[in-house]
Amino acid sequence: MKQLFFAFFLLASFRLAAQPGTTATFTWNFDSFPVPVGLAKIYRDTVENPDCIWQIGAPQKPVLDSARSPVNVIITDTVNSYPPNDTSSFIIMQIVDYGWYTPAPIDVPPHLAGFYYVDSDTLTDYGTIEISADSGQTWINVLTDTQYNFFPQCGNCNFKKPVLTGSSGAWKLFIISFRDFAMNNPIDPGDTVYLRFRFISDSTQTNRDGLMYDDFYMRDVWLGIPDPGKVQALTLWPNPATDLVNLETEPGDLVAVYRDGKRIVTGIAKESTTSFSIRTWIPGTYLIVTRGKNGSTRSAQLIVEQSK
Ligand SMILES: [Ca+2]
Ligand SMILES: [Ca+2]
Repeated sequence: MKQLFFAFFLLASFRLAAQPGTTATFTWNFDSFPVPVGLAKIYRDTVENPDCIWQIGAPQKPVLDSARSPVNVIITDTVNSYPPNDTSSFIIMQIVDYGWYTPAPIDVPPHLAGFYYVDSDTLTDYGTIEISADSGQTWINVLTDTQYNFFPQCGNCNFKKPVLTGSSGAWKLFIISFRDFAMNNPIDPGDTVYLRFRFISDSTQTNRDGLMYDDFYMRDVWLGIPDPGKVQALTLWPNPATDLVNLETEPGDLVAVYRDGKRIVTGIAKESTTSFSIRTWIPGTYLIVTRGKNGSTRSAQLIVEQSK
């Protein structure tokens, strides 16, 4: 039975409400298996532990007995209690197609939300949630970290730190902010972020159910249209243009092009001058926005004319 389940373990995300210009979201309810769109993958870490106990399926244990969204969850074994001396992980590998715009508002940052239900020996057996921006070379435990503010407090903030040990007694919500993390680890469009969910047990076997998750939700936030009064002028030429346009950039700058308030092109500058063809663009007025690694934003209007 286990083997059969894992044959289907490679899942794809699907987007619920991608809004052009600012955000992209995805959810996992572990029930729908939509056509892959390449945004994210989830997999058991069998390098760390060949007998990784995480499974996707319907929970059938004394305490962990039902999904939040029927019928499946991701759980430390759908049937058996977790074994002693075990460390098992699953990893979400997400390609952040909109990037994580670091000066995002504190109450609307890039974030991960989800629901958990735990039944374990208090403190001695527990879950962790870690993040890596360097393909898994270094991990930061968001539950114990003191460097980045993963659970900021503010008037409109609703971030919730999960307690992944003991008895939660019910499904509980957690919400993690990636705003401060992204300020120190720039996540540009196309970068991949790894999230690792671990469960660790000590040597005492007490036949508890373990940990399960359901209904993950993640949101990217990218560079929106800036307030014209707060940005510097971007140098571009020629303007009006019919063929090629040149932008003054820094290598690594994010570049976005808007028309009628919608972002139509994004990219990352490789040189100190970025050139691109506008030959196929509809004549009209476009807004070009760049953001540097230090967060500085520049913008300019570009008028595209019909080529003669
Ligand atoms: Ca579900
Ligand atoms: Ca134990």
